[in-house]
Amino acid sequence: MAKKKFYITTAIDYVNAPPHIGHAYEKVIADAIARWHRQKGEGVFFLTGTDENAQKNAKAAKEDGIGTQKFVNKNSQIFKQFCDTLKISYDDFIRTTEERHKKVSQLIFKKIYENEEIYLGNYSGIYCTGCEAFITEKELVNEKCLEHNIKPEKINEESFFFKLSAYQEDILDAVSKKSFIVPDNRREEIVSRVKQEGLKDLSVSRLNIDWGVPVPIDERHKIYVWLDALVNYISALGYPDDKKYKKYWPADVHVIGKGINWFHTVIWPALLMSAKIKLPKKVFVHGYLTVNGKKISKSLGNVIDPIKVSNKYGVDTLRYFLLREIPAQQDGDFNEKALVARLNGELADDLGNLLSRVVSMITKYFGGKVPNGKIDKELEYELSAQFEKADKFIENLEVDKAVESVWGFIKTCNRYVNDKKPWENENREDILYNLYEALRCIAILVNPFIPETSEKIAKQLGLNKVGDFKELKFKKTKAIVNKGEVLFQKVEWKK
Ligand code: ME8
Repeated sequence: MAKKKFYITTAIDYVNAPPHIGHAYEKVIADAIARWHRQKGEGVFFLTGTDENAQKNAKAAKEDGIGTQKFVNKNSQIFKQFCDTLKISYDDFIRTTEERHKKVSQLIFKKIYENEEIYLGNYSGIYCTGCEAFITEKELVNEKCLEHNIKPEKINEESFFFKLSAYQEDILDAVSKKSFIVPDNRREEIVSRVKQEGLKDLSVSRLNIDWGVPVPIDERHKIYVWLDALVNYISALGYPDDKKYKKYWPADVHVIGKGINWFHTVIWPALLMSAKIKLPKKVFVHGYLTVNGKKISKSLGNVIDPIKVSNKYGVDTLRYFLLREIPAQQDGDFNEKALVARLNGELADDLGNLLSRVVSMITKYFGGKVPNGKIDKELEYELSAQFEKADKFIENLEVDKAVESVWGFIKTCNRYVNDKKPWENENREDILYNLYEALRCIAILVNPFIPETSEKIAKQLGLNKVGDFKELKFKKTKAIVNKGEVLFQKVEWKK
């Protein structure tokens, strides 16, 4: 039987500044979901990349004193390395300055134009380069954009417009479907905004700017960067003819932050409808990370570099913290003290100690050879119960709760050691056999969240590879354990 396909994407990041902890959160969450589906045996395609044709990139390049193309080349590389450091298992990394992307971006513009849903007009209003969006006076506080704290520019120029207003009813139908926008509060925001404000035609080109993708029918204009950027989700698959496009589109889930919900759930679907392309199945809108309760911002000087955190505490500690601490449906806070508490408790004590105790006892009592015991049905049942719970949570995109369920099983195993006391119990053979099998399954279950640690566990258990979810049952594994280094060193919290 053909494998079930699963296509997951993240937002593509602007490269005007280095990646921050909010970018890390989004990539790690999408990565955990992608890895979980791979462990289920599905044909996963995971896309991420960089959004390079924006005015804000050109502005930052100017400040940096180098040409824009050089600047985006350099910074896109930094984002790619950042993904690699965080063990983001992307299948493709799209850059919107690549030819393969630009030609699809132009093709979509042309298709909609030929459908007579793009027309030439005049735009008069304000544009925020922070949002890369035409905003309204209503969205300003003290004449500044609330989200980016900058004054927008005034624009009065010829522009191409997309007939977004023609899609009012179709978009309302699409966004009203319960499964399309997750979680509910994000769907409700969009539904009421569509109802209250209604959809107005959207300016989709900028005149006389020198950075961006030329409008195919009039090269004096550049394609509006959001139209261009959204197209990455199909250009990376080789729209319209590539077999990858035919296999993976529509996307199963776009993972994005709450600030760009409207672009993904209103503008993107309307563009797709106009170009006669199927809509994505789901948009998962995550909350924002704050730092010690404050919004991340350069002017507050509280931008946290995820690479520094990863170098200091280890990549899996950072991944674990982001996945476990931040509720999927809300905003969450990054603070180092909470990270250290989870490192010392759930990682070092619960997981690290469990492995260390079991491997030591198998070494001491059985010379390292996994004993041949009788399956403890209750423990095996607990494993499948927690796995099923975690799987449902991932299906609902509640990754924090999925992690909690997996740790529920780890805690059960710790209680098992303490209650059964294999060091003084004559049934030690059975007990350590069951704990070995439990740990083999734990390596599989934690793999989507903390992949490096999962491999370290498998290695200490004397296994060549971690295995997938099909192997989540107790069996008769023949192996010799190797006691290795502790999985997580505890850290004393210092401010
Ligand atoms: O919006 N916490 O790029 P971007 C969590 N290029 N997530 C955050 C965040 C925070 N504090 N700040 C930003 C763009 N994000 C566009 C996307 S997609 C076709 C184009 C999220 O670099 C943000 O919501 O500003 C977005 O999902 C992603 O990080 C990239 O943000």
